[in-house]
Amino acid sequence: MTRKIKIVPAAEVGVVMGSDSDWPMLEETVRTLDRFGVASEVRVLSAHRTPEEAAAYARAAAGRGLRVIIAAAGGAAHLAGVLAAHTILPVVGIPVGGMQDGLDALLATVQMPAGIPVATVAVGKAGAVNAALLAVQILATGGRVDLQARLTQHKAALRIKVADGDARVQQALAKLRVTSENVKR
Ligand code: C2R
Repeated sequence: MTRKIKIVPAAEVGVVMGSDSDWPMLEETVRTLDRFGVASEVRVLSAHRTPEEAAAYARAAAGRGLRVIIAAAGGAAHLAGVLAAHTILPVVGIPVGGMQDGLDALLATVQMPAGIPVATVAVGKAGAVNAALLAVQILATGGRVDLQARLTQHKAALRIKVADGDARVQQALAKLRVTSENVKR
């Protein structure tokens, strides 16, 4: 009997979150990476609750073949900054919700001192998707023609989506004007 062995590609992107309560948001990130065919690994690690493990993860990341780290945390969101302190890999930070619609997490993630950048994306779902897209773009600059082609397709799909939306609004507008004309008469 021959057994089929499934070869799992080595992760290029490490997706790290401060708590499993962040997972519903991070699903969007992983879904987007999967859509682009980028292999990722997912971990829950906390700069506050598991500082040693978080630092060890960041220190080992480049040596294990990771190319980008995406880090998401809410509230006093120090995770992305602490991971960035321990690695030379680019770190993309996603502020998850917290006080005032995540303003606390946004500031904690984005306001890094000079020398340790964290590429901070928007709070919430847009940020979760954009963090993955940024990681894909970083990987694509390394001569990955497959990813460059997928990113071009992605932009084309956005153009179609906006054109469809414009057509829908033009139709709605025409209908509205006809109705207003009828009311005037
Ligand atoms: P719990 O739901 O586990 O109480 O976590 C997490 O990212 C989460 O959004 C509440 C929030 O605390 C955040 N957290 C951080 C860090 N570790 C956990 N901001 C960190 O290391 O920065």
